[in-house]
Amino acid sequence: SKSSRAFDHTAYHDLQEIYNILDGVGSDFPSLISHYTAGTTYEGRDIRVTAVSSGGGGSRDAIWIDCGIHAREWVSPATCQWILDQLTSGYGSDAAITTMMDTYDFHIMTVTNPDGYAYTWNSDRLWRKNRVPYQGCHGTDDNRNFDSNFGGPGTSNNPCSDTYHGPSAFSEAETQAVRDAVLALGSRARMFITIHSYSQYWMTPYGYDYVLPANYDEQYRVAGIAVSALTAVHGTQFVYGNIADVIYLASGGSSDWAYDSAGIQYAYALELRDTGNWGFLLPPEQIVPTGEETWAGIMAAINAMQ
Ligand code: ING
Ligand code: ZN
Repeated sequence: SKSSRAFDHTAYHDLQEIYNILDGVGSDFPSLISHYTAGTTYEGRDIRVTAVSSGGGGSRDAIWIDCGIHAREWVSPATCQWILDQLTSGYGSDAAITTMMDTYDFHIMTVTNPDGYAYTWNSDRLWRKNRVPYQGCHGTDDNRNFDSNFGGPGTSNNPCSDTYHGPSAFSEAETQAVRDAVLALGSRARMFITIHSYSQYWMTPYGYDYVLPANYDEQYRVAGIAVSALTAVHGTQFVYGNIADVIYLASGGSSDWAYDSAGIQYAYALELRDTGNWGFLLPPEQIVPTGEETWAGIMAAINAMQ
């Protein structure tokens, strides 16, 4: 997998470097890439989306992928960069990627929580939430702030907690940005993927309850195909199933919202490498293998959709 000159997958990059990389791939591939700003954070940073389209004038079905909703999960934005590199360098040279890109547009939010991400570089490597101040503490957990059983099990009403749900559903710039960008895709949106680390899970709704979505069997079937393709690359084992059973009850999550409210029939939350040895501090040498296996899983999932 060759790289365009914009990318560097040997290291993690700070926010400005990532935004420079996004600008770079845009100028390297102007016919495939367009950028838009889906929102502005509390500290004034742009929340950027990269749209990748080989044509169709905005009529094609679309795949949504967001990374970095949690600040400390650095391999997540690195994987969105890997995906952008594969799409742009593979179009016209890799048959599977070319066919996929002539069928689907991709909308990729590489750093969903830029204020938090900047804070992990400048102040606290293990910061998770955004940076909005409430009652003497900082930060809402954006993945508890969606209108999916908001305030329910697996959330906290304490602004000092790492799972603080925020003052109201969609109170945060980041969750508004995801909501608005996804809803703008309308019925074109066929798959929603939100990428976290770590634990090696491929998860379907729901997180807010132990009940299963009406189409659980279909989402589970596609997840199984994805995980088989992922494991085939480097042998990395993933567990798949519904969020509540695989990891824990967690209300207000984005993928539950994507399924229930945006009506997206394939709504996945991924937890990338590893299982805890390095945890959030995954060495940069693992960016490439993580990208390779995750992208293989995502491609298999897209191709397995009905
Ligand atoms: N895990 C996710 C979290 O927000 C999750 C798990 C995914 C919960 C989707 C709800 C919905 O807690 C990490 N590591 O952040
Ligand atoms: Zn996370």
